Amino acid sequence: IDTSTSGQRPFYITTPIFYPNAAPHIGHLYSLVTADIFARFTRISEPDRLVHFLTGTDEHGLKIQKAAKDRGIEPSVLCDALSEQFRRLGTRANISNTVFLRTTETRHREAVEHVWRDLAAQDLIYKGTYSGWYSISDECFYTDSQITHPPSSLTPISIETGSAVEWSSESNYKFRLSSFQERLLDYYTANPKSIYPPAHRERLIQTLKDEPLDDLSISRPRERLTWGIPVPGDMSHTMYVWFDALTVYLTGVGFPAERQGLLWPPNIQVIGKDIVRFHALYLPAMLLAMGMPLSHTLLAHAHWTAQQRKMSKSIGNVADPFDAMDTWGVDAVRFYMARVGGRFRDDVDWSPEQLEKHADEIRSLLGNFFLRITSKTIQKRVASAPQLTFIQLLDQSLDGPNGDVLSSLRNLKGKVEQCMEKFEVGDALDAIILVLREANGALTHTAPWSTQNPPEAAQVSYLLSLEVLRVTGICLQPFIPEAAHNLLDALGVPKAEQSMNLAAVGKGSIGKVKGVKLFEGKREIPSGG
Ligand code: ME8
Repeated sequence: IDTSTSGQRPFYITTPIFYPNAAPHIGHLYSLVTADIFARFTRISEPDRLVHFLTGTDEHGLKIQKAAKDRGIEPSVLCDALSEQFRRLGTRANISNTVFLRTTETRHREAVEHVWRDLAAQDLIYKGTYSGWYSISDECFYTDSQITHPPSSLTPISIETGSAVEWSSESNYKFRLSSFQERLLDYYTANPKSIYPPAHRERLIQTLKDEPLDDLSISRPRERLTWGIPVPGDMSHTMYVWFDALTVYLTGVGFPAERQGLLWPPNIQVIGKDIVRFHALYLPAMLLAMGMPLSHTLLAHAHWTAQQRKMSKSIGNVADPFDAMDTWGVDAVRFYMARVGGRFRDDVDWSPEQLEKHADEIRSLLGNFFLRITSKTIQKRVASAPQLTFIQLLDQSLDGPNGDVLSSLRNLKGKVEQCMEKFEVGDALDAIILVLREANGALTHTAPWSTQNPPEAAQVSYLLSLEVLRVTGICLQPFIPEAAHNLLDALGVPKAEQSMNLAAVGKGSIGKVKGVKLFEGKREIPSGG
């Protein structure tokens, strides 16, 4: 990992590291796309910042041990094969991560051992016994209040996940999580931006006020768990997978060698809402113990469901992200995820029909619009009008639909920046779509291809539409990178002029325009020209 920042201010963003116990699904792609949108947005809005973007696979623990055993193979063989699929998912989906880390790598083991020793040296780790309701598939213990015993089930189950639990007792190492209660409460109370959406933070504060935190069991007897990092100095215990996994964010910046590393802490950690507790309590407690700063923001997104149930590898109701991208194209899938999942609050049901609808929307509003405006008919009419630049056009006052488009376009940059600052990806995208919709409407209304209208009017529509495409093209890069790149390229917008500060009306330049197809897959059919 290159952790040198060569003087640039870093921006560190992470996704969860995924369990390679089964093939990746839509939910995993969603976390990747969400993080990628922020990584790409940061690159274009603050081009001099160094974006460090981590993802990877979480390869130890009972879940993997069990999955390998069920298949009759070694855990390492399973992890090699499936980790590769997660890596491929990132590449296929155009995810711009700079690190892909596997927790079976030596550098990670060293980081985890370092953390363990540091906490042990401070007497924050002790040996105790643990009893509770254990779920193998969730890899955690539940308390009495977290389980239920439905008449239809042979065993009690976890209320939250529905997975089977059994009563078990064992000796293991514990981390004094309880001693961090006050500090965690103070921290979350004082930092409104620490968790997004805000409801998660409010709930967490309430929990910290109401319930005493138990110490956290951080090892498993070796008889039960062999696939993991041994506890330093006690080979009869293996580290609990979450202790191991949460440290990955540190490994990702070169810890412990770069202990005061310039890249730490993460600016944004994208996680699913199912793992808030781990990232909002356990990791911060470990960091506080080591005197390290906490992440700026945990962005906890909701879940994709299939027929209203959480998509999950254990239930088997998963949609294949590779299939989806092959069918509709990478950008269409990314667009759909950001548009319907970009508010992060409510679960969303995966729907091929909705995906198709949104794919058609962006193809039509952007791809089709571009083909309409670059059609031969319009080009010819524009050429016959007196030559005018967009800047000269701005001196005239535009009225009617064109005037409306121009005023929305002028507000777009600020609106997108404001939304992204507030983590409102869905709203940012809505604002862009709204401008495109207005511009499409105005184009239809002013009909520049029609010989009924003077060529001067065609000229105005043409220049305005190109500016709409340039500005929205810049803004769309984080969401649909390939189509946006194709568009900016086709408009002759130089690389150096593709950053957000040039998304202001009249600020950037347009070169020689060439008509091209913006989206992979399905054909765009030009109309109205
Ligand atoms: O929890 N909808 O790994 P994981 C949306 N290894 N997002 C989903 C989802 C769904 N249906 N299912 C999964 C783990 N995700 C641990 C994390 S981090 C130090 C260790 C997303 O493979 C969501 O972000 O079970 C979830 O948090 C993540 O995938 C990891 O899922």
